[in-house]
Amino acid sequence: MSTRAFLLVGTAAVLLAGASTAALAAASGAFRAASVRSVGQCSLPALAGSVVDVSLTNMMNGQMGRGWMTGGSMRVVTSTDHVSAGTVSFRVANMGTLVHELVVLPLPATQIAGNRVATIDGRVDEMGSLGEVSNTCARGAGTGLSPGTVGWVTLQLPPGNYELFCDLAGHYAAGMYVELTVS
Ligand SMILES: [Cu+2]
Repeated sequence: MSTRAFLLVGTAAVLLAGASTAALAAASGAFRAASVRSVGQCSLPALAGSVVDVSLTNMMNGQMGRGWMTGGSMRVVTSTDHVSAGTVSFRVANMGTLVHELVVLPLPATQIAGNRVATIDGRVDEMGSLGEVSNTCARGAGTGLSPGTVGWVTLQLPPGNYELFCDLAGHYAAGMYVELTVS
């Protein structure tokens, strides 16, 4: 993400105060129904290969600030922890109240998810990234996935372990990572 995208995070946090809880709930419901292809304001295309549904979450309102500082307040939750090698599509819903994203990185056999070290700017090294979802209502990389929206990407994944994480400042350390096994 660009520096400019980081600035948008604060803006989104302010905007969410006026966001409709009902709209987010509706988005959640639509996301769980496989036959429905619209989530909130987004219309999803048919996605190729094995589809992994991903939810990005963070704690709400009063708890959010303190949770961010103490860690463990943000999550990446996937519909499965294992998928067949080949064409894999990630359908990523931001169910939280902050802007998020999802980066896909190989995870060496000697490592476990969550052990990457953030640098001074609160982000981890994305070197070797195979792709990301950070484009509101659209495919691939952008300036961040807005709350209550969905983005997607289709990748070719060889067998191996992968780590899916959000690389906005502080989000990895706050718990936004998960492991996916491809075989
Ligand atoms: Cu995030």
